[in-house]
Amino acid sequence: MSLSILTRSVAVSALLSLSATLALAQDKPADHGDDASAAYQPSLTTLGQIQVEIPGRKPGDPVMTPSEYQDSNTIYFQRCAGCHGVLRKGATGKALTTDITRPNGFEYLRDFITYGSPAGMPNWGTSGDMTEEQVDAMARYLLLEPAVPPEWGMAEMRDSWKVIVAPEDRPTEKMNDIDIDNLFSVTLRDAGEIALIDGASYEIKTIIETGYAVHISRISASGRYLFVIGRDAKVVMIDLWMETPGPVAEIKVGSEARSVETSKFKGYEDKYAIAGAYWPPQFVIMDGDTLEPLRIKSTRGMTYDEQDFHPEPRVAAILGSHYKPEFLVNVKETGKIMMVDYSDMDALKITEINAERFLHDGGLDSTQRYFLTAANARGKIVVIDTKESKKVAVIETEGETPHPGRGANINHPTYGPVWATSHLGDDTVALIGTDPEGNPDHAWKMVQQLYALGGGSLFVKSHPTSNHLYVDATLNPDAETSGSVAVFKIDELGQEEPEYTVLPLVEWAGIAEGQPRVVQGEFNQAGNEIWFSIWNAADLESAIVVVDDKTLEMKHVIKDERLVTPTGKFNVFNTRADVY
Ligand code: DHE
Repeated sequence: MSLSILTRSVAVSALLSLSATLALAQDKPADHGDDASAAYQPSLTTLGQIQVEIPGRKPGDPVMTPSEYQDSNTIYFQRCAGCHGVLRKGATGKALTTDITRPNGFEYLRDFITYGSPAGMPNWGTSGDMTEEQVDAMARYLLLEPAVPPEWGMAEMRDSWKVIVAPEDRPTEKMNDIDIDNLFSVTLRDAGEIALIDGASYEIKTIIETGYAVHISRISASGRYLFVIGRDAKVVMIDLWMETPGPVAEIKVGSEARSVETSKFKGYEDKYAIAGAYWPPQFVIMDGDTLEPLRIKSTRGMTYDEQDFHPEPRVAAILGSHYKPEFLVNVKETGKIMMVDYSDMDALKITEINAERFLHDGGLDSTQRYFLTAANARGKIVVIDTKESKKVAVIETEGETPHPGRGANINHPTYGPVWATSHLGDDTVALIGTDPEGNPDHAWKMVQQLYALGGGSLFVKSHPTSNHLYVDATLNPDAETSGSVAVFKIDELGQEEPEYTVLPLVEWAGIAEGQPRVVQGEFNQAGNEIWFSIWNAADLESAIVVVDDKTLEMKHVIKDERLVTPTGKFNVFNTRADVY
């Protein structure tokens, strides 16, 4: 295995081809714009499967059969709703409500969908992605009122809620010999499952069925319970103390969701879980033992800046504070962070912070006091002081579309503690000072910009014991680039143009078929090895490559036919203790 040393990569995000996007995941739609960030728009596939009726007809409405309307609705949710909104009122994309589509008329819409536009609308027709009939039906669909998907309130939640093993029937002590704190929960995206893999032996301990297109795992403060959420908004709660860890409760909190978290403040460990939905726009606080839904809160409301009503602001990242009995809830389209005080569930107190629109993901600084979160379509990082419940800064990252995951905390030789994010739209990595006491001049400023492999990066990672900062380039169109990671040496970051090492992980995994992509590094508990997913199409071989953090050499490759589309990995200790 060879390591190559490169200086600044010149391959800044090139165009992402349609085929590259399709290789990512089977249910991912064709890319909408022409770069990696455009390709990373939500696909609301679960909502698209809901059976809908044609809304009340008005004079002059185009004619559509119910099945044409249903098919167009499915296409709309898969390909368009992520940008244009469930109700077509616009999000990062333009509004497509009938007051706008009707004056333009059928021919205009049909041609627009067929040929696209230089402003980013793809040529769905001439590219062959939609047939002539589909385009025709889609143009008629857009002239009709949108079908409003159903709400999902307490009745629906309770109907979907199942306690599989009641708390009194669960073990009173750990019944297995698994080193739980060094266990990894691995998302098997297209299989709708997670794999629990032992951090020392690399053995798959068990595979557990979860929600559709399963997304992330989070772990209760004690480390006993694992919570997994699928895109269909199904939350599965897994007891890691059972002889073979398995589900003890489940619930569906909406029709589309991406985030789940648990209460971590002292005295409230394992007490509550929370899940946020894209549709309906809401979050729900649940009992931490059973997932019983306790409080549902809608996020509909005014945008933070123009203070116009937004009917469907999605819940993006949620974080459990270590400083207060609070959850921090990112409300995407209105640009607000809700700090939800759960100490009195009968009198939920919410501090609503004006942040920035299009909030997405983020994580804590190394002291766990500050939450740094990306408003990715606005190119900014918002910093919240979780101790004072205050916004302390909004920082431009000077890159295109920051996407930190939870970010990476490192101790910079010049600037002290800094937090890092990479970008979807270019090869830059922004380092932000996070130490207002020790390094006040650099706190909440972008102190350095690094240049990594290329655009299309999704995640950065480091560990308190590591001298390395790892940067992936998952969505880069170039196979060699998306199949590698860049590694910076932290003690060399003081140099004028720090070099990075390239680890060709796909090559190391020895996978020849498909265009597997390297995604999301995750350290083991000790911080001496980092695992990367080699994410291939569902019918092709995938793997996990384990890298020795000291030598940057390959330590092990986990291959197993059950490892279908592995993506996120969540080490129990690092996730519950917010070590990253
Ligand atoms: Fe994610 C985190 C939303 C696509 C892998 N993703 C998140 C979070 C949100 C989000 C809001 C933060 C959750 C939190 O912290 O509470 N993700 C979305 C989308 O809307 C998007 C862009 C499109 C969609 O239709 O879902 C999307 N995400 C993906 C993928 O395609 C990825 C790469 C592969 C997969 O498994 O689906 C992916 N997202 C992840 C991972 C995390 C994540 C691994 C957690 C990172 C972490 O370190 O915490």
